[in-house]
Amino acid sequence: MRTDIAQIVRLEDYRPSDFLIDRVELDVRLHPTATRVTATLSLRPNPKGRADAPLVLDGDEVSLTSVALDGRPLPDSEFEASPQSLTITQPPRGPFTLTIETEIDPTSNTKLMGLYRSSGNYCTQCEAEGFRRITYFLDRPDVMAVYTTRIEADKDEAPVLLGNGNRIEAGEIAGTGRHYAVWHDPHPKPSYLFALVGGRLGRVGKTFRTMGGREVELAIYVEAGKESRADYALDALERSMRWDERVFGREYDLDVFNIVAVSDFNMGAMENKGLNIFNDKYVLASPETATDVDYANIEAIIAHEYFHNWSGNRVTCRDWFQLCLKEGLTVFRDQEFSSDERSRPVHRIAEVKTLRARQFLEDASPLSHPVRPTQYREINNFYTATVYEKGAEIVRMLKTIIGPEDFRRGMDLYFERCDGTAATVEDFLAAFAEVTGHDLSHFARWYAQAGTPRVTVTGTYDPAAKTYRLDFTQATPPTPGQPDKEPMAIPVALGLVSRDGEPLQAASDRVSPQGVFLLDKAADSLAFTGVTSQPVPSLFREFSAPVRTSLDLSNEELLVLLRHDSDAFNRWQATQTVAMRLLVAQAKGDAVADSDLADLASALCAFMEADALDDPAFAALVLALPSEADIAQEIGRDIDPDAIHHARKAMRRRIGQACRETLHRFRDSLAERGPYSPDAASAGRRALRNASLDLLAAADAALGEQLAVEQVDDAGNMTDRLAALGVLMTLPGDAREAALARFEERYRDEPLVLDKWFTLQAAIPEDGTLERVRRLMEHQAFAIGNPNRVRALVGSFAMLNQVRFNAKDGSGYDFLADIVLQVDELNPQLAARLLTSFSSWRMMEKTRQTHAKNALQRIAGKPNLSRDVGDIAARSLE
Ligand code: 0A1
Ligand code: ZN
Repeated sequence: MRTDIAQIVRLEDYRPSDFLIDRVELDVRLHPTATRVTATLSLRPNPKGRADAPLVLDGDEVSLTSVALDGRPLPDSEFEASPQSLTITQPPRGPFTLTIETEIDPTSNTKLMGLYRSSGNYCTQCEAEGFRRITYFLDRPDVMAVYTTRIEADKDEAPVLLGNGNRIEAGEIAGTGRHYAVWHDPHPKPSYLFALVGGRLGRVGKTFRTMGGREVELAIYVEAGKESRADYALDALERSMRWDERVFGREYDLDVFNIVAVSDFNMGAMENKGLNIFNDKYVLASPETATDVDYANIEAIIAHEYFHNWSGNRVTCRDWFQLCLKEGLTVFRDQEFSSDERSRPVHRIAEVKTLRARQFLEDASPLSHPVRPTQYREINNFYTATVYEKGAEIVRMLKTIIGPEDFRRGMDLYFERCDGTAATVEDFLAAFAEVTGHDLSHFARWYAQAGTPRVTVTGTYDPAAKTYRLDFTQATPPTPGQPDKEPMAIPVALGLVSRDGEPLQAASDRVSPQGVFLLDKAADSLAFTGVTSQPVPSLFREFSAPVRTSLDLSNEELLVLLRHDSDAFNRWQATQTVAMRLLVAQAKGDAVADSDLADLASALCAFMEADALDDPAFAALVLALPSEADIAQEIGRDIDPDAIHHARKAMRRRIGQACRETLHRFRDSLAERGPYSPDAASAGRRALRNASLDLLAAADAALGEQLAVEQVDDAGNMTDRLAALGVLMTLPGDAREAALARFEERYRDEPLVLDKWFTLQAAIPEDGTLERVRRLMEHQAFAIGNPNRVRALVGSFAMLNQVRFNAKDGSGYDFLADIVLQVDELNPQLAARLLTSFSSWRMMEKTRQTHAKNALQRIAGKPNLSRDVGDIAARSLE
């Protein structure tokens, strides 16, 4: 699949492997700097491959000790070895075994791919191409084998030894201080799902009885002493397993399910078969150290990795172009789980905020790509918001279009038919086409065409005829490699609302009983009859498609929706739209009528008086204005981040002043009573109370400072403490610095909490922040090799601090470029992710653009860049 010269892998070049591997026996002798791996592979030629082909195994920084074929040591003349590959020039034409001995050094593995060490423990990360850093292999997802793994280690160093599948044997090696365990996974799997762990770890566990009556031992392993902080994750795991049985009919399939939390991890977590490995940030939680958002993330990621057992492991991907097949589907499944466990509308709003902040941003940048890309230079750079989040939106649209019953039937057919195989997006769609009889070829364009469609809608009411017409057009902007776009199949969930807030019953034969109109042409019209008064249309309810919209509704009409729409998502959206219009106008220096600002503020106050306490979590979302990054994206060109910052600040002050009394009342009535509970309702009350503090502080700095300092010191949980500290970040002065120092002292031994402290400071929108960030990089808790630390400090500066990262003198860009180059020497994946914060540089005003371009060119021009960073730099400049 690899064209070596260009180093570009293309979907169209896919061909099956020339060899298959049925069984893998691994013997891994753990040692800090010289781990020895013996792999015995049962190979055979693939009937679908080329006859007479040599056997070419992938490697990456492995060193070969010996190789034997059917037990016979191979002489040098019969193979070629380099750190990147092992080639058997004339392999047998029938089944054979290959025994390969390699040596690797986990301690110097700073890339955190393959076998590495984290806080002295051994762990692995093999997705996407990390297994080849352990031994030579056909490291591609369509080569699926049954694995047996023997792990041996020093007993003191690694009393706990874990592998995939079930443990079948364990024992001591007399007189050596060493011991071993043998793990067997009966389910054939690709190498990227391989894992092992060895270390000193504490454990919490419980027994789970599956719907089929089998007993499964669930366990979570964490740093010793932190066991109680894994209780919430364990509970989330049990709830996820139950939910997947109830909602998708999916049962777990091994005797044990283990999760291990490690502190050095490139991503959130990994779904290795029967042995999930997690970034400890997404496992460990206590009221004193984790916020409500942390609890929600833990629940979602535990569920996500567990759900992969079916969507990803039992049915895996044929090749990495099909990544969305497992990721989009699994994100959809974890979103549905969280919606069922929490509040569906509140969760949907949170999902859409993330989608817009990350995926729409990516889609408008030089890094835009289809949900199923057709080429890549480095696959690690395609674990993107587009593949994950937009991938999930496609599954959701499919369900919206075909309805819940057919969706479930299609999922059942997909799992049944593709179980045990490495599948494609076509296999997925075929299951739904079959159960519904629909032709899904137009819908399939969502996988192939990049860019965010824009849908423009105008409404025309004829009072005499009592008809109402909606005229739709759609267009998708050009993206790299795709100058011309076709119309998409866009489900529009809609309803009509009368001006006095009643739902209007209006007839249209093109709207399904569930209220969905399918827009699949460049332009189309929808006519309603029997419309007794001028309606306000409520479009894209529940955000039924990942598109941008332009509606010809006045602010006044939108505010009718805030008060009266039956769809909670659109009540929130209407307010956001009004606020966004005003913020954009102000940031661009256009005239904004004071009455418009006053109307928005009074609509918000009225809403809060009347409705906020019915659903505080929802109300907190309504009160949160679009972020500076959202506003920048909406403006789209010639961006001046300082103007945006000031516009937003002024609007917050205005709302805080207008609603002062209500906000004060919320502070009192929502005050915490009783012990902390992470449930959604309690979290919602805290969210509204803290949003109130934020607006009060925006209106009155002195009062805000007093209230925030009190709350930082007296809070009974991290959510309230951190929210108050966050408010102080907007209020320069000694009180803030003193509060930061007390917080640091209190949590000096809690790296995950200090990450929050790093993040808050990195986001301070003031002149001195870059110096502060540089200083914090010298802090004893900071470590350039730890992805959580680097993201908390440097990543937050680049992603959250619009004003300072995009400083007009280019200092923010230069700083980030320096760090990217420094990190690239240790951990290319981490460096490449940091670099994506440059993605919207072309939207900036001219001076900033020039600085950003220089910084990017400096990176791109550096010799010996990793493929990860080289790829992002090159595409960002294209
Ligand atoms: N499959 C994981 C994501 C993941 C991808 C690559 C990794 O390597 C560093 C780690 C994790 C998921 O979707 O959760
Ligand atoms: Zn995933």
